[in-house]
Amino acid sequence: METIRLTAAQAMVRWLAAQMTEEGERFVEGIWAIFGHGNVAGLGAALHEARDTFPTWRGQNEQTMAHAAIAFAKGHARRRAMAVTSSIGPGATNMVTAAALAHVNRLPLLLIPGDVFAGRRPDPVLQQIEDFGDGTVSANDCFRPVVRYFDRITRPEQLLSALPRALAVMTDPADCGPVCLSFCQDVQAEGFDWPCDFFAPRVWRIRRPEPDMAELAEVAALIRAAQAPVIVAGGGVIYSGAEAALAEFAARHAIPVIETQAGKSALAQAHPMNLGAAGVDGSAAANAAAAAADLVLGIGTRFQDFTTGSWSLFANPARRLVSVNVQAQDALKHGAVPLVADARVALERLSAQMGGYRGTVDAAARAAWLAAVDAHCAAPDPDGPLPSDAQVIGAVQRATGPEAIAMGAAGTMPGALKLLWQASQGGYHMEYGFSCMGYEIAGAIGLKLAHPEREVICFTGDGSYMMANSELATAVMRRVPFTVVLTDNRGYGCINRLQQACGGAAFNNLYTECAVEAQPEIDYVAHAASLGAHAVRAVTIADLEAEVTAARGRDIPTVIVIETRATEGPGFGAAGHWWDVAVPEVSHRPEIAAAYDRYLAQAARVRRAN
Ligand SMILES: Cc1ncc(C[n+]2csc(CCOP(=O)(O)OP(=O)(O)O)c2C)c(N)n1
Ligand SMILES: [Mg+2]
Repeated sequence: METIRLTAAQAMVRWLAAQMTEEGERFVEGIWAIFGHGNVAGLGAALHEARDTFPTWRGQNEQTMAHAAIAFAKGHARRRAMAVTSSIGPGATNMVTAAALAHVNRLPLLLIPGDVFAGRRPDPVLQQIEDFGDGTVSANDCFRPVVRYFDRITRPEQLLSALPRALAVMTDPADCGPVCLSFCQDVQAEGFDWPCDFFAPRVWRIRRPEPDMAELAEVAALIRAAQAPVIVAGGGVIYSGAEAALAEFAARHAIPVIETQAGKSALAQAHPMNLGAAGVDGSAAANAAAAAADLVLGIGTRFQDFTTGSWSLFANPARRLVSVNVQAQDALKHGAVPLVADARVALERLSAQMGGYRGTVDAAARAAWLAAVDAHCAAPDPDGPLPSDAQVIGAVQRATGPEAIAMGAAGTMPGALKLLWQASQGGYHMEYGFSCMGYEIAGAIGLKLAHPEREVICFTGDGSYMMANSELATAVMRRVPFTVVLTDNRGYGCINRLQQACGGAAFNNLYTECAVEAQPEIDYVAHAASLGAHAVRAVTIADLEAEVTAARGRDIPTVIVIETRATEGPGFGAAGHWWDVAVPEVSHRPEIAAAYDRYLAQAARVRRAN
């Protein structure tokens, strides 16, 4: 057998560079890296040698580099991914949150933290945590619960099986998620005689599992028997590339579609079957259809509590639940009748068994809903109070076209955008599985790298901006342009409102209710400009529209700061849908006691699905 002598790190890089998509691109596009003693000498040297075939980029923080990598994978509908490497210790544990984010959202991510010496000679090496009860534990064991595959590379030849297993997980439609190859520092640098054919290029095809015939027949019969079915479209529709199949299925069979955060923009808002967002932050049209539905057909959805209104939605006593999902654990949740299959294949096979079946769509409710959105998001009187977040969304919508992608993760904006953003197909990217503050700006980089042809609009609150903004400097250096709309309401607006809705006192969310000696006067424009971004303040909604338009064509990010009202959420259309946020049973505050009574009454009305 022909062999080649390489270090384990060299072998890893060479192998990764040879793993291809069906379209002939590298599945792992490249690697984000911050070096330290745990990866600089071993993996760092290998990456330097391979810099022309497997690119390395430096970011500012391991967590946010991983956010960029995750957004790249989400932007590519899981058909491509990126890797991230860190040193040992704090660099590695900085990535744990990002691993959890990718895990919840079922997105591929390859994490390669350095690890302590397998040979243990220098123990305790700098940044080694030392477990007195277990010699096999290192800080990197933190990754175990938040990745789909964890491996510690303690001998070079382990890579012969660990690397293919890593790619198998990242390209598996059902088990897709983050992988951690914890790479012991000494092993990275160790030589081994590798079989040359290990490095032969390999194409990773993403499978489309066919449905079981019995499951298919059962589900088709349930739909044919339904009077008022509704489809809940989740992220799985997008990951399957089932957008056109869904549009065709919904139109042919007249079944309304309601959207989850991950599924929004699978169907353009303009599609006549699209009733908008479902659930806690859902549209009146979608929630009315959901409440009346006698059959709920989930497609590629986890039925997260925002989607189901913590099961206060879908209240028709005759309601049946069907779940089409490539992952059996998801398909079986909540007592659903499962159809385990790829979403696109399932829709095609189902349609073939449904003949001329047609459900019912309330076109008038849809039209009324869209008219209400336009009115709600219209430009306000410039001399009136500070704009609302809804008016900000309206301004961005008017200033952009179908090529724009609205993106974000946490705060007021995800709910507001889910409700109000009228997405083109593919025009929406929300990290709402983990809803991680600090995803936004780094995520915008990854999304723009995945879609250089589209305009990326990153919505962030002042709170999320403060949590993680430093990758703006990376975007400036790499000339990755996008537009950040920073809504400054002087604190954590959405949590402040939630706190009071639960009977709590306004406390520790807006700066005005925090224990501070002086109210902050944070100059976000100066801050973003100092990182190299083009930064401006918009005072009015008209200013905002003009600045969004002016940003187009710049080769660096633009940050537009606009002050908004903290007291107002998206504020309409949610039709009173509930969210189960546990309220204290014991309190001296009458407001909490009243909220607790409301909580019990609402909880008693919820019809659990299981
Ligand atoms: C990492 C992280 N920490 C805490 C939270 C809980 N949380 C959700 S939104 C939010 C406040 C967001 O404030 P901001 O970005 O200013 O948005 P606003 O609601 O004020 O518009 C907090 C603390 C979270 N989602 N993520
Ligand atoms: Mg805020």
